[in-house]
Amino acid sequence: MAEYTLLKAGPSENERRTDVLLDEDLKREDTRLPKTDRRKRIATRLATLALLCIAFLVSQFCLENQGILNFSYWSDGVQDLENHGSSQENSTQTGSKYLLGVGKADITGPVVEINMMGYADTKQLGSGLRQRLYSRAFIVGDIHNPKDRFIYLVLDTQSGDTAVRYAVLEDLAKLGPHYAAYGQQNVAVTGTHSHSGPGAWLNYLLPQITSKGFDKQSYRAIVDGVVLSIKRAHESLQPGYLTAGTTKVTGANINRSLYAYLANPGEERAQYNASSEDDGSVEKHMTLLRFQRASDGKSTGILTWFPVHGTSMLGNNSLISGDNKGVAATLFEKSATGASNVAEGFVAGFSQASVGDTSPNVLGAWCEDGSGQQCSFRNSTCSDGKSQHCHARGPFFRIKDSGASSCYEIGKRQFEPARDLFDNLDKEGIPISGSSVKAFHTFQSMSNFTFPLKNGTYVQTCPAALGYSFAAGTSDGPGAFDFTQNDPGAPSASPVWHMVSGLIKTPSKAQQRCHHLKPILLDVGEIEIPYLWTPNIVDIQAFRVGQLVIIVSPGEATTMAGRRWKGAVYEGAKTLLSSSSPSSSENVKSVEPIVVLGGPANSYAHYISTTEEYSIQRYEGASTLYGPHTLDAYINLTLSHLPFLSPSSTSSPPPGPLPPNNVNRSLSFITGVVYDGKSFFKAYGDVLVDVHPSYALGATVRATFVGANPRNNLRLEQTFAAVERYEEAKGVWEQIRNDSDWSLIYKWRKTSEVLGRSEVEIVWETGMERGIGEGRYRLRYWGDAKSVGGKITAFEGSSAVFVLF
Ligand SMILES: *[C@@H]1O[C@H](CO)[C@@H](O)[C@H](O)[C@H]1NC(C)=O
Ligand SMILES: *[C@@H]1O[C@H](CO)[C@@H](O)[C@H](O)[C@H]1NC(C)=O
Ligand SMILES: *[C@@H]1O[C@H](CO)[C@@H](O)[C@H](O)[C@H]1NC(C)=O
Ligand SMILES: *[C@@H]1O[C@H](CO)[C@@H](O)[C@H](O)[C@H]1NC(C)=O
Ligand SMILES: *[C@@H]1O[C@H](CO)[C@@H](O)[C@H](O)[C@H]1NC(C)=O
Ligand SMILES: *[C@@H]1O[C@H](CO)[C@@H](O)[C@H](O)[C@H]1NC(C)=O
Ligand SMILES: *[C@@H]1O[C@H](CO)[C@@H](O)[C@H](O)[C@H]1NC(C)=O
Ligand SMILES: *[C@@H]1O[C@H](CO)[C@@H](O)[C@H](O)[C@H]1NC(C)=O
Ligand SMILES: *[C@@H]1O[C@H](CO)[C@@H](O)[C@H](O)[C@H]1NC(C)=O
Ligand SMILES: *[C@@H]1O[C@H](CO)[C@@H](O)[C@H](O)[C@H]1NC(C)=O
Ligand SMILES: CC(=O)N[C@H]1CO[C@H](CO)[C@@H](O)[C@@H]1O
Repeated sequence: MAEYTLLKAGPSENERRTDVLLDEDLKREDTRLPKTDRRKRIATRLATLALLCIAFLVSQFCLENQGILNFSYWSDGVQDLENHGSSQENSTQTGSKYLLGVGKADITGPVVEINMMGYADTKQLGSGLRQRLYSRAFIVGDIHNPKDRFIYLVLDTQSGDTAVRYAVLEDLAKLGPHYAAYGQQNVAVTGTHSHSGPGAWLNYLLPQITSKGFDKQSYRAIVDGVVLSIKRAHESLQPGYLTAGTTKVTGANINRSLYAYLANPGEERAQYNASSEDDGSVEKHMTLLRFQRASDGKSTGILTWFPVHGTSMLGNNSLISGDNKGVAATLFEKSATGASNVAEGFVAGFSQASVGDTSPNVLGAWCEDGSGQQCSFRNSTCSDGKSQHCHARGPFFRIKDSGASSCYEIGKRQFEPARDLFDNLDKEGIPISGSSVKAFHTFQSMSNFTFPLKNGTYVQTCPAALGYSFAAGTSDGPGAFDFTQNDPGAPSASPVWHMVSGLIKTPSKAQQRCHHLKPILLDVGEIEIPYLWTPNIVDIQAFRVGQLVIIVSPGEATTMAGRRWKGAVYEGAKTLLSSSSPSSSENVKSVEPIVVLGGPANSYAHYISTTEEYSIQRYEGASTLYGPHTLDAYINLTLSHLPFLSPSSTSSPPPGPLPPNNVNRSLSFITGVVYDGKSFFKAYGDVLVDVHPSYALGATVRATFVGANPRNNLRLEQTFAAVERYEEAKGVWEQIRNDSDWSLIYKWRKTSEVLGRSEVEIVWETGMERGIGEGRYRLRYWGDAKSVGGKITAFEGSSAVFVLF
């Protein structure tokens, strides 16, 4: 513990020296610098290296390969010095040193006129922005062998995606030799499963149907933001420590498919059935991983895993946001700003976990048909026998704000326990130790994967197919994909449905047998016209740092499915860890594995339920793509590849069959912005309806401006809206709220289709604010207008000054 305190108090001499070296090495090939600067820098670096080499009497090994530092040697040396005078057990208490980096970047795509991703409702189009979306990147590297790394990305999106991942890897490859360590094996693109972001960026046809196809702008916003977040994380790489902890989160999630869950064996359920509030039907534990830099002991970020659907914002919401995980992440980041134990640029990732059968609508599912009844337990229908009136309720369901108040609350209910845990982590945390950082990835076709169950019986997976209950949706969003329960044959709302409805295939007898107990509605895995509808090839991936193993899941595992998967990996990892102490410095003999599951990642492979849940064929079972043995197949594949996470492993699995990249062949019926227009007597940004002269704190402040289509310029890393406060002492206006704030809303509406006219309303909900003082304020608006000729011109607007009291 003493070492730990020392570490917190400040960097030791050795640590500081290592940092200089690492830092210099990482920036080694900064080719953007002019030649003379580069020479100067190289000279300085060489001088520094030489001095340190002499100081540590390791000059014979210090430089090799024309000046490239041998990390392995150097780090070993540091570790030895650190451990000098104390027993090996102490290093388990402080954890091992890793190369750590965090970064965050804006991925907010088009916030209007594009179908929102998640509820699969063609009518749900964006009309503005509640909170910007981000990619948060976390890099972990082995300090002994810095080529051993992984990048875990948390995107405020519905899921990861094949086309997005392809482009991210391509763009990383273009960034030069420094980024050569990142590739297919070690990059995980996970989504928070928010249902409140723009859609039209996914690789396969099915989600494109409701979004009227693919939108390059929506797609590029994500890809570019992800790459920028990785660059920022990479540039911040430095030695540090990881500490894990777990806490219980109450009131932030509820089971969504109890009837199916109860089909799992009683003795299995009993293991998790602690009380009536925590009966195991949904996972209540959150795992948190703290990133802490060695130089001064400050935390640079956290990564958490907790399962809850991103469906707090309801299907009638049209404002873009990161849903409850986005709220939790920004609350954490804002709470950490300026704290003495936290570094500048602190990043909080709230990653999704075994999300399949969870809901944030914690008051349960009710029939909004005046009956006052709960929806049917078996099939979530109401008295009319249909699911349309069944709606799950969030904590503030009575407030008719499309779920915004409930969303904020569920975000807060994740943030608060995470923050408590973070504050107590020095006492309650488990240091991550063991020098190994490993990753594997392979593509696997699930069309017909044959493997043995535990009892030796061989079973197989099947080409993807969706069952009838898929079309019924869930109580979080009933009636998906234009289908109604009694009218499955006549989808008519989307032009893409029109085009492809003739192509829907009647499943073969073999396919029906393979999916048995699932009546097939959409035989998606056997239709390749115009291109595949859902993935048949999935990403099998896992990461390991010390005793922590991260399963990267392409689908939404249900609560019990996630437990079985993690349980199997835990057993496998125990063997791995105990067999993986080749040297005494490995020092992991007494360390229990910690296993987490993150996803939906890399692609969107719908759901992963247990075989028992599958047999019930509620939404989650009907959406389990590859048949009743889908989960067991994933478990087999993860376990089969687990040896690649062993410290002695120097190889990677074969890449497997590449999934198709549909980015350039995707259909699109989405039209771009034609032009913007305005009244002859007005300018863009002019105020149409101004603020009042004064408001009591708690009121909602609004102003309306002559607007233009925000698709002309996404203003990534910038803002559409802001609140400014007049700082009397300095005599300047300072921005206090912007697009990253939940309380400030940007709303856009078209007022004339023919003339291209539109209005923008900026709304500030001061009722949500804490710690906002009295003073003089104004609302700001930034936009970009497109002329008939196609020229895009930026403009800005400002409301009158108002007083808040
Ligand atoms: C780096 O140094 C270590 C320890 O001396 C040695 O085992 C290793 O082979 C060296 N690496 C290279 C690439 O030379
Ligand atoms: C599970 O769902 C039922 C409603 O179907 C609800 O009464 C119960 O409280 C839920 N339990 C948990 C732990 O979410
Ligand atoms: C939990 O245990 C109680 C008491 O045995 C039982 O009534 C209940 O059905 C169990 N819940 C689940 C979800 O298994
Ligand atoms: C739903 O379940 C109820 C019983 O809980 C049953 O009466 C009804 O027929 C079922 N509806 C459908 C569409 O399966
Ligand atoms: C949105 O949908 C919910 C659930 O059906 C409903 O209660 C609410 O009135 C709707 N409208 C708004 C603005 O929230
Ligand atoms: C699936 O694979 C098994 C074994 O590899 C083979 O016997 C079977 O014919 C295949 N089924 C299909 C539908 O391709
Ligand atoms: C997974 O299935 C393969 C056959 O496809 C089998 O050879 C292997 O032993 C299985 N692995 C595990 C860990 O069960
Ligand atoms: C193995 O388990 C499966 C699924 O539970 C079952 O269908 C099969 O009959 C079992 N095989 C044997 C040999 O018990
Ligand atoms: C798609 O088209 C772009 C631009 O022409 C090109 O750079 C990219 O490589 C193409 N991608 C694929 C997968 O064909
Ligand atoms: C928005 O405000 C946050 C502080 O809450 C700040 O960190 C960020 O840089 C601002 N964004 C822009 C684009 O000014
Ligand atoms: C500094 C410190 O914490 N030292 C401890 C290292 O571990 C040994 C044995 O476990 C303890 O006795 C020391 O107090």
